[in-house]
Amino acid sequence: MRGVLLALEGVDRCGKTTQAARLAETLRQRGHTVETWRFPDRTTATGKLLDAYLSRAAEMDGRVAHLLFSANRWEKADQLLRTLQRGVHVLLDRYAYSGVAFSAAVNQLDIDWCRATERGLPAPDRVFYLDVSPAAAAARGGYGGERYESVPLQEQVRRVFLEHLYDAGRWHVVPADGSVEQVHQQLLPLVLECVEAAEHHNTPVGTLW
Ligand code: FDM
Repeated sequence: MRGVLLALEGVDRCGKTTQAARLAETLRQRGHTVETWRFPDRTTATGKLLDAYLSRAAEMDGRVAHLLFSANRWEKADQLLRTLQRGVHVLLDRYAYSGVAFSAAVNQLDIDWCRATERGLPAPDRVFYLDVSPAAAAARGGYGGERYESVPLQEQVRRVFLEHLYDAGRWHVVPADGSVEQVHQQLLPLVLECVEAAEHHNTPVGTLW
């Protein structure tokens, strides 16, 4: 039986990283094997360029940044598929949806052009969009000064996520204004349902889009 591929998405500071860690912990306690993967992966060659771009140490054309974010996923795609084939469930902390939403909203790139570079990547079985208003997210301890960390930009990003990328068959929009525990309790049954369903139907991993 293959592992399931689950993506957590949302604007900055919506709680994705905390929820991914909490879900991994709960799934492990229930006997599942789980890995959490984060994009961008800032440790690879493309990731180092992206880290410099995000921290404003380097300037880059928006299209170049988009292609690097996309390449940063493509360079891990085979490893991701092999991990799933070993029966490991993978929780993604951001994925191609962030790739399209941020590039289209912030750099005003054509959405179809942004989607095209993601076509063919392993498709998550489910996407959990943690929905907080960018103003509430910013109030959670503030932004750290990276590129894109401003409320008006994040408002535009949220609009692209919900108006252009929302896919009723695959997405759950989870209200995420509550406490860590409240959000975890909303996510957990949805995640368990997906993990348990995979034990009965060994469907192959799909591809975007
Ligand atoms: N981001 C992230 C993109 O612009 N494109 C992408 O493909 C991905 C995965 O990078 F501002 C943006 C989103 C966010 C930043 O921040 C990464 P975190 O805190 O490492 O998630």
